[in-house]
Amino acid sequence: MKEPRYLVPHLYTADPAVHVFNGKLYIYPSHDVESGIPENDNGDHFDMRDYHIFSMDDIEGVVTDHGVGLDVKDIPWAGRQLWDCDAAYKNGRYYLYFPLKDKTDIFRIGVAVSDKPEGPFIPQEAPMKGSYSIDPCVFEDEDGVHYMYFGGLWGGQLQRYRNNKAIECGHEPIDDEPALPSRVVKLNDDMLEFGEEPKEVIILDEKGDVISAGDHDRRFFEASWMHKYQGKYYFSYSTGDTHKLCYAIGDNPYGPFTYQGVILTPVVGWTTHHCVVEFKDKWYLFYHDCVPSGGKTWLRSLKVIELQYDKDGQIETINGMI
Ligand code: FUB
Repeated sequence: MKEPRYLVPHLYTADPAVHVFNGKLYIYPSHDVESGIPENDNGDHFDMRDYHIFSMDDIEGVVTDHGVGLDVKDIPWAGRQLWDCDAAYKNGRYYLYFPLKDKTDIFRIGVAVSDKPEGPFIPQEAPMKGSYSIDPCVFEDEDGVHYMYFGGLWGGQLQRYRNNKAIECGHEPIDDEPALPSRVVKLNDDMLEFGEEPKEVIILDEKGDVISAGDHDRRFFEASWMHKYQGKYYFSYSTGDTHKLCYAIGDNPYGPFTYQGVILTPVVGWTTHHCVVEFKDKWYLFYHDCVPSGGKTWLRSLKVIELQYDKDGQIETINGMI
């Protein structure tokens, strides 16, 4: 697969999380809608209300839309805005993790459960205790332990937290201070709550210094993803206002991770978001852009392209404009 493929022509979909369940690819994207809310830095125009779940037997094959797997009207604690979700499997049950503003307009992370990968998913009564911000990504390590990575700046509210507590004055650090990191937390055995206090995902530069808040080309903004390649842990993320997808490599799920480079150069649209998945012995980058909507940044479309590593495990940069 040399050229990218758009996956869902009949709906606007974004923020892909993709997993192989029962030998098929299952895609858990955001479902973008025309909300009529004016664009702002808080992301109010991303007013999504449900998740459709999709599957594919083959990367070039038919994409099946399984319909709505979770609807905001069925979530007891819901305020507004269902953003990027992810899914996981354990002991015969599937778990859908989703960020949503509660009734006080604070983002929390919720979980919903199903006995099928396509849902329908039944939400828990309350968000996960101690959860905050957006963009949950759940990674299962080879020993069966699940970790959640999460967090996002600006509209994602991460700048309002230090040491997992809300702070009074939620600003980003000044330029030469360490950047605000993504968070990682081991999940409980029941998959429904955090199993520990979330920890910071530290990204170091080539000299071993922590990436600074002013380094907008490399610092974490949102859209965490974790995958493992040849025994190494690859943490990838969006740089937000510089519109890149970058990655950093570590030796364990908690890091620290050392910055390596750019996976995807900017796409058409403000946001960029992805996942990296192995399927039938090839690696793929799922991502989104706004070409089909004529550049409307809140109406995005899912794409996939094959990802290549060099012999040293470095990811070859993909041009976001193709
Ligand atoms: O879809 C809403 C937000 O846009 C996501 O949570 C971010 O990662 C960005 O893609």
